[in-house]
Amino acid sequence: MIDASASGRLRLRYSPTSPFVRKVMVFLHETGLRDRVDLVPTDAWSPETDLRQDTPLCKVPALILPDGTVMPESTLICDTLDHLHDGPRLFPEGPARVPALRLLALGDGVITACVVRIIEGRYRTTDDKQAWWLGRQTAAIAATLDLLEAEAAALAAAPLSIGPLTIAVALSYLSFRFPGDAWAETRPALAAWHEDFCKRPSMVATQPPAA
Ligand SMILES: N[C@@H](CCC(=O)N[C@@H](CS)C(=O)NCC(=O)O)C(=O)O
Repeated sequence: MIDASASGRLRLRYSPTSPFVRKVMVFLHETGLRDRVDLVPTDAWSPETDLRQDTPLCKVPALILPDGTVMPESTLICDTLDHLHDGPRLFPEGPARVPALRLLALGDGVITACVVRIIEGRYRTTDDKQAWWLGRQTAAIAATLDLLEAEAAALAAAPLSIGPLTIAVALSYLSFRFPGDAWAETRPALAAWHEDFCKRPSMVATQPPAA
């Protein structure tokens, strides 16, 4: 039986530039759990990485529980962590749950589209199929940000949860990897919300190194 609440240190397979890792790191700071976790620097892409010994998916983040169980997937890691602190749940119950999970999915979608753009740009040769595929990622990002711009007042009023947290990490990652997109210029309300969110100590403490 897996008992994540058992006392003992947690270990996180970690990369300072991964947005999925940053989601977990912001979560750790916001829930006061940061001091319980040892970071294990990991380059998931290195041919020499030992990450696959911990997780067959060979992706960061992966959380290693005190009993040795390895939990992959940033959202499931955050959900596991949410049962290890005494503060307000960041995966809320009741009426706040669906809006929070919806924002989580939108934020994860933007992050995934950014990662696809990076990987495709890095490893594929230029051809029409790649342009079509990259265009879909850019369109998904743009449409999601337009939706969030229209909903910026609701976003600003939403309590802290996994939803806004993931949106903030996604927007920061977009700015970090694709500054040329200049997304904030055409979405002033969303940009103002993001700027404000980025002042939180959890966001300040988890900024990636310069690209
Ligand atoms: N859905 C996963 C995605 C994790 C992911 O794609 N991590 C990237 C780094 S940002 C990675 O390790 N990629 C290595 C690979 O895909 O082989 C999550 O939410 O944790």
